[in-house]
Amino acid sequence: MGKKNSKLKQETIQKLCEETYFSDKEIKQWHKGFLKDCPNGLLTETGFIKIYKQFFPQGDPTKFASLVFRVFDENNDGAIEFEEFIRALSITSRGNVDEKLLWAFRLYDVDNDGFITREEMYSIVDAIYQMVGQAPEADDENAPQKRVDQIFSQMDKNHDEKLTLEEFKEGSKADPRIVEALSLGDN
Ligand SMILES: [Ca+2]
Ligand SMILES: [Ca+2]
Ligand SMILES: [Ca+2]
Repeated sequence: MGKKNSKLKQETIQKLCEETYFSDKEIKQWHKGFLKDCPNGLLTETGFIKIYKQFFPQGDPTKFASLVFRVFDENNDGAIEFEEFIRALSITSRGNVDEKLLWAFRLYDVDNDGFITREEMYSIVDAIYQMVGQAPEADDENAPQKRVDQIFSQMDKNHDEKLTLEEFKEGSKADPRIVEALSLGDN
């Protein structure tokens, strides 16, 4: 099975040890598990969604998983390679606050233009509610649109209707709930 990817080269392990917070032993272990789920060494979007579905059986994590998938898939080739997987896992599980916030920014900045718009933020908030299967009513203070308006009024310091990485970092440090949502990526 998957000759090309079935064994990690020593130099790859070395590199990943430097790039991540994992030891070489942990990396080998994760790799074994990764190959069990993806024998050819590639995690597709469909496979990724399937994993999320195991963890969120009450909701529909399809949208959220797709949004997270594009952050994992650094080289944008439609599949998550082991190296991409382990780098993302390292940040979401062991990264420091700044690393996590940069990762979260990339998640929220759906079109990758360096700014988070209201629509993009709404998309993520809505996807999280769909995933956990408890969408609040529109008049509830936690309704997605209200959440987004609230976050924007806190974070968008210069009122230009978009968030820069700087505004996002500042605002997230003041409202840890945004970062908490991230830990959903841990599994
Ligand atoms: Ca990729
Ligand atoms: Ca954007
Ligand atoms: Ca702004």
